[in-house]
Amino acid sequence: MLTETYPFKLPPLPYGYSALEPNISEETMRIHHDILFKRYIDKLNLILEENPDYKDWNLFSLLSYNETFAEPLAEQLRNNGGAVLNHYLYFDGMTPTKKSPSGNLKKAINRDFGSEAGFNRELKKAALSHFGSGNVWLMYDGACKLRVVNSKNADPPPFLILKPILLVDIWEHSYFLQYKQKREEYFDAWYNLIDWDKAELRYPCG
Ligand code: MN3
Repeated sequence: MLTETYPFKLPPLPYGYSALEPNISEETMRIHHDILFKRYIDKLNLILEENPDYKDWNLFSLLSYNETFAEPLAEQLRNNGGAVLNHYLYFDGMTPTKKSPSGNLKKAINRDFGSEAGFNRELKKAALSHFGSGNVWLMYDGACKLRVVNSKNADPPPFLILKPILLVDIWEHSYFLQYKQKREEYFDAWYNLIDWDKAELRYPCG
């Protein structure tokens, strides 16, 4: 996604709309992917149509050099470009087939969090204590050390310093329809859906 340029297109789900049930309902997926994610894609394209100088900039450049743009363009690009990146990684990072950590990522989780249960606890704590909308990430630094990171609203993760492995969207739109205010139940359901094979591909260390 980071290497793509205008016109951005809605990436199709890598599984069916009902494939994640009962953890995430078909209705939630249709609204979250087809309406909300698409709205961010459309808005990003519209911003670039109004600012054609940046039409051939890829998403990485639009997000990396954000502070060089004048307002309101900087905020529009940060919000909509960030939402496009975050949603792409969120939907791409889930699978209906139950998986568990393996290989070098499993070793790193044991090294940095003590165990998978320790990792789950730390990620969950970050997700439940996050105030308002945002995303919670597993990322790694230049020394391949794993870190749990919170990002506010639609901000992209700090990807110039850390690289993303997986994330959970904790905006209410990702769970309210199904779980109401119970973010913890949604977190536990989402955790069952992590595509650990893709996560490991995003961690080329070891
Ligand atoms: Mn969302």
